[in-house]
Amino acid sequence: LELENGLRNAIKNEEFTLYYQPQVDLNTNKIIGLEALIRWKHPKYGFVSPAEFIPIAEETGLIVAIGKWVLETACNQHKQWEEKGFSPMRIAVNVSALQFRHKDFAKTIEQIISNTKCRASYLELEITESVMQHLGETTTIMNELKELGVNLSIDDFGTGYSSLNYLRHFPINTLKIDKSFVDEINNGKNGEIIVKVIIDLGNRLGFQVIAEGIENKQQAIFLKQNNCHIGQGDFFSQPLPAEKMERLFSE
Ligand code: G
Ligand code: G
Ligand code: MN
Ligand code: NA
Repeated sequence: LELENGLRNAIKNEEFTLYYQPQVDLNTNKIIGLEALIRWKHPKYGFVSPAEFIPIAEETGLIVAIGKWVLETACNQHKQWEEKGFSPMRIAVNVSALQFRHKDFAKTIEQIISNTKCRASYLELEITESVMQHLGETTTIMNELKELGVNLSIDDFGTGYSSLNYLRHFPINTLKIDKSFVDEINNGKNGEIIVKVIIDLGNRLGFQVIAEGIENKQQAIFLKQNNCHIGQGDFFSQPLPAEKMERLFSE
């Protein structure tokens, strides 16, 4: 309950910040995109993990306002980096199921793009398979978003209520292979087969495939050799605050 009350005032009290984690081209090692990740510094408890507070934000409905703050902040940051002369790249933002299905989500996105002047094609919305349970409604919202020119990605692919059927129906750009599968690379278990099959499935359906949670070189090499072209994880860089990200751009 204390966290819940804290969350209610966290935007106003400026306790949230965004960190950014690079997405790297596995062939050239160049940064081709970023994922924005929210961080909450609680006045009493210090950093509270989003894994802990996002579920509370969803239960209370606060996720709608918090999610909007995240989108605005990410798009503003993107514009600022462009104005500072850094070459613009895609920015991925996590969207919770409740936020996605909240009335007028596409309109909110349209407003944010218009206010921040961040081009829609640079924005990628990461949604999880939990959104996919309502086929008709989800298709409608996704089509509205595609009209605006934003990209859509399936986060934590393979861990949720998967139905491969939705891959044929939804206007998706990207599949993100969940860390739990990447963890299995080179440990001699069947996880490797799953990784290969997801990469192959994504490539054949014409999606971009991103592997997340890469923690060592062996994993990066395995992924590259099996035709996964983009990777993300602590092996390349942990999520960083904007200032530190700028330093990385400059290198
Ligand atoms: O960054 P970290 O590994 O602590 O994130 C934990 C979880 O919180 C992940 O599932 C991640 O997707 C989620 N998360 C991080 N930032 C956001 C955000 O801005 N919005 C939503 N909905 N989820 C987020
Ligand atoms: O659910 P989602 O995929 O959005 O969660 C991404 C989260 O995973 C990020 O917030 C980040 O903190 C965490 N993460 C990213 N790369 C690594 C990694 O290499 N190792 C670990 N343990 N966590 C990671
Ligand atoms: Mn994500
Ligand atoms: Na994920």
